[in-house]
Amino acid sequence: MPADLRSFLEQVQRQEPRGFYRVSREIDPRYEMAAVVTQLEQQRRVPVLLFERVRGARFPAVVNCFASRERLARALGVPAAQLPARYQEGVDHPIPPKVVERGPVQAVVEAGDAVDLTALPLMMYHDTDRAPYITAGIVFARDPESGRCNLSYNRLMLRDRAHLGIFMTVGKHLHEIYSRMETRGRPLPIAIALGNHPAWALGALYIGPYQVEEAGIIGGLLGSPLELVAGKTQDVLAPAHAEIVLEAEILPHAREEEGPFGEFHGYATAPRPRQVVRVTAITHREDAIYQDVLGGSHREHLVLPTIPMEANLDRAVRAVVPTLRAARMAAPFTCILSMEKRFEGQPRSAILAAFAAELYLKHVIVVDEDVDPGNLGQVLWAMGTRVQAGRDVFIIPAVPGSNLDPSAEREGIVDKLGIDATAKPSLKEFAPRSRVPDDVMARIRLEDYLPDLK
Ligand SMILES: Cc1cc2nc3c(=O)[nH]c(=O)nc-3n(C[C@H](O)[C@H](O)[C@H](O)COP(=O)(O)O)c2cc1C
Ligand SMILES: [Mn+2]
Repeated sequence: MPADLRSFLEQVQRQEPRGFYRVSREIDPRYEMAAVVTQLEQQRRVPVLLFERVRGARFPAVVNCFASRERLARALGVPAAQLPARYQEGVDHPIPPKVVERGPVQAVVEAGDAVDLTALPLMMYHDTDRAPYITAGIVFARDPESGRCNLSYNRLMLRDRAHLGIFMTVGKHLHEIYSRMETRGRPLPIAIALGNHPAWALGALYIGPYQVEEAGIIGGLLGSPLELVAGKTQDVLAPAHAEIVLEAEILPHAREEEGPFGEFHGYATAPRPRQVVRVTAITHREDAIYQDVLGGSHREHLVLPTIPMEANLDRAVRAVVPTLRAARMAAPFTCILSMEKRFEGQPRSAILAAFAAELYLKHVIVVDEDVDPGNLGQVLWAMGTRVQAGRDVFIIPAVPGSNLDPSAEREGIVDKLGIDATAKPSLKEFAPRSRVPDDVMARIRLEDYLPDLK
């Protein structure tokens, strides 16, 4: 059996105690599912939740599939610590997809007037959202010149039974493909895959050159080719083993207001005139499961994309600084690099390489190898004790960045900040760190001195 959402859900149930729950009580997709997830997050829990009865919808809905690094790592067959290396291995050894004749995702085909997006359990998450959204769809689109297939996640706003609004970041690949078609006055055919295996999600989120096909990386992550079927109403390819596929086209020269929508950084983004998607068919399994990634700053939306981002940053920075230890996305638009500095100025090279590799990146902080980049207390300690602002902070003004950054004065144009929080001129020559002597730490046992300690 090929890896798909179902095989993954079975794996979670087998391998992760307290990692999977069915909700049999009926629930409203307007805010109620988001409230359940939020309350669990407040308890620092992110189990997979399968909502069996969603009010007004024909399908059950599953959320939180990709909400923890451990769960994603397990789906790729490795412990969490090896996830970045496993990801890079998949990127380095792609396996091209295989087109097959038929797949379970086309067991039912609803085309033309039968298309009804409102029958899907589309959720509303936040008080600021304009309409129900699809956030967990992988958009498959082919470049009209090369024929290469691009994959990306794009939020989709429900407009009516057959139309969606779409948000495509300028500078990302789907927007480029769309622009090439729009120049010819033609719609861009797309397939939107819903109900995806973690390897599909992580592969789709690969960040790299335009020419690299994400579907091949998915193959590399799975160790076998991703199986694709041809669309019934559009010249598109989509995963044969997805749960639901929306066949559609992004219309040329059409813009309608999309948003506001509460984004991953925790703010509602302003409404803007954006492209319109016309859905020409919904194909699905007999007993399809709808999958959702909660919009906004919920765990799943924060965890999932950082893994490919960190892999990309790791590769780009390591190319100039081979002694990089780790790259961590610590907050929206913010990255921390830890490295063994070999010579002065090297952190600045690392910062420039990181900015060149990741459009969204706005702030980069570099720390020495004795600081854990995953521990923000330690990072702030390094900034507090190793930085002189006049010497170690630099700003590159007015550079393209995320068009979701609410602090930007002009949309999509941001100032980029680098902070070299390494010890100068080197860690070895810096003020020594004070430590209780190692031999004494090893010798002293708390219970000998504090037998009553609870
Ligand atoms: C849940 C989720 C939702 C996303 N929504 C959008 C979106 O609405 N628009 C967008 O441009 N990128 C969105 N992204 C990010 C892109 O999918 C990501 O940058 C992708 O790598 C772009 O593909 P490309 O490199 O082929 O352009 C989202 C990512 C995730 C994980
Ligand atoms: Mn791409």
